Amino acid sequence: MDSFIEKAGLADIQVKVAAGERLTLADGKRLFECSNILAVGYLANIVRERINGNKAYFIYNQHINYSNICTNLCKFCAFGKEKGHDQAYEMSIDDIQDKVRQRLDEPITEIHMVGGIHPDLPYSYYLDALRAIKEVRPDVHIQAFTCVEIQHLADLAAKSVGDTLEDLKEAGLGSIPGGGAEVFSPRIRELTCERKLDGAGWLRVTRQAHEHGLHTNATLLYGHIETIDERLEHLDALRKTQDDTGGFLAYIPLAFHPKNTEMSEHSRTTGVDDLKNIAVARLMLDNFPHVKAYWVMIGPKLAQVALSFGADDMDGTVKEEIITRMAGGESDQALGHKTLIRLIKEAGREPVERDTLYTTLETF
Ligand code: V47
Repeated sequence: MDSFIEKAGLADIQVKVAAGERLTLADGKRLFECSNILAVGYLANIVRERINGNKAYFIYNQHINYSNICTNLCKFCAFGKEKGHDQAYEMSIDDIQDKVRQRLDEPITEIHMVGGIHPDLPYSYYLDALRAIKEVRPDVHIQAFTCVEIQHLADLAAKSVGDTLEDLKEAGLGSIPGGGAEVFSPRIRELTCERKLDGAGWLRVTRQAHEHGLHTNATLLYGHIETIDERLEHLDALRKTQDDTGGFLAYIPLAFHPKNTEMSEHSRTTGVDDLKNIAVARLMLDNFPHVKAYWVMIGPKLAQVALSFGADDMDGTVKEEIITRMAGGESDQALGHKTLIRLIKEAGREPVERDTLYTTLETF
């Protein structure tokens, strides 16, 4: 037993972690409430190294946000705009193709594409967007449309979610990103995003995606009005789903950025809370292969430190991220390949360039 863990009051949790025993929600609460971030991180690092050794993953990816026009207008979001708003935009299929074409000289392996819940783009637009990307870049993996968008597409087409997923797969969809999960708690949804698909709906679409052979990610939007119990209930719902399906690849805690939102009275998250969200998730989500430190939201420097607090993935090169920037995010718009490798190496980890499904492409 490490004495500093004992002093932090986490000795019994260390015993469970060492034995690979599942932590309870009460354990999770004590971890969140523990003021010794090094102790929490140390325990998370045990799990991180057990699952991923010394590897730290990154991907060469491109983000495309096809439209910010949205009917949900969630209070925490600065990206979504009503149709007709002077900042509202919508890319044509040609615009999307141009975005892909502009970066054909870069070794991009993944395109991450999400947008708002648009009131009138037809179902065919979404299928055409996928086909158009594949036409320009046939080998790229498209990770697109949150579970919220997928449910919207199914409603639009008057098809089941399963049939919609099959259409999307046929058009080129490779996997589904983790957005739209926010906080599953009905209380939080009612107060922040009442029009959005509810938590049960998000989990239902996720299960269907897994049944249809699509891997997905999961997120939690933290650092606003959610309680620690609500964070833990969210993690528990993800853990239960993963027990049943095994379809999740990565969990990504998303730090709330308040600027330009209807919740702008909140302060930005602190570094300690950012690290705790990563560390506690790594400890609770014992069945998730990967935990991402998304540098766009917590900054590259803290994401680097997070590699010793439970995270094993720094996401990727990104470029042109809009959702965080609109809400006051100050991180660079892109991190070069070389910078990512340097950040990882200086953290004492082995940089691994991966594809979306975590196949190793190159180590450095
Ligand atoms: O769904 C919206 C969140 C998400 C704000 O799957 C905000 O690998 C912070 O899900 N402050 C989109 N967050 C981003 C996302 C994501 C990003 C990177 C990788 C992956 C992945 C997924 O951003 C939205 C919403 O939950 N969001 N507004 C805000 N003001």
